[in-house]
Amino acid sequence: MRTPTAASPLPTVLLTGFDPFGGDSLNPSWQAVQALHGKRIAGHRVVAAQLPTVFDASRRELARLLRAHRPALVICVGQAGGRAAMSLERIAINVNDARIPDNAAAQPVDTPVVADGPAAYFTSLPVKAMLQALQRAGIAAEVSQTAGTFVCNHVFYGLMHELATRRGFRRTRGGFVHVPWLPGQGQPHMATEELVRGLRVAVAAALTTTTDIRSGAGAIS
Ligand code: PCA
Repeated sequence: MRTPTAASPLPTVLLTGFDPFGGDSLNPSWQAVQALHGKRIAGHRVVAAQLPTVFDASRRELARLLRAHRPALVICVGQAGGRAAMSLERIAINVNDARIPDNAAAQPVDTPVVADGPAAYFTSLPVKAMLQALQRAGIAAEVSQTAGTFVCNHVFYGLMHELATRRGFRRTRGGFVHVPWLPGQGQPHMATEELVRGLRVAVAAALTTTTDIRSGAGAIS
């Protein structure tokens, strides 16, 4: 259990979303996590923060947020246009391979996220329990086997690497959720309210599940 402080009497859940990228004017991940900022879920307080859709700068900002908030649970959220369901990502790989430039015009091809880092990390979220909770709540959800090779996978890998290698994060659970477009961005889509409800359910399930039917967390070399 984290020690409560005067400023934050409850342990923290950190939710991140991204700024718009690739010509879009909004990003559903930010719309959804922003709506949960300050809310209480299963005895925890949500802190929502935005990451830039930029290689490296996104990881630096996430590392800063981890040190500042010392969260018990971290879920990074990103947009995955073309997907029809909330995707609970199982695995982050040590590859940057951008099909389009990021928001700082960088387009790395086949570079590692972390030089000499392990090939991949499994999520430490209880994804099967979260999936079940989402389906019971009537929200379209799936476990996904790839977060791609753009900034979302980069942040997911960076998150798992920080949690695995930095002191003080041994008990912090973390992972990544991709969300579909919003109405107006393209098909298929999910409404913001549905995404917010889904994230609430997913966070609550993660906080109240101590074991999971999963393939195991940690580094894969
Ligand atoms: N989606 C992108 C990066 C930012 C976002 O919201 C991705 O899937 O990599």
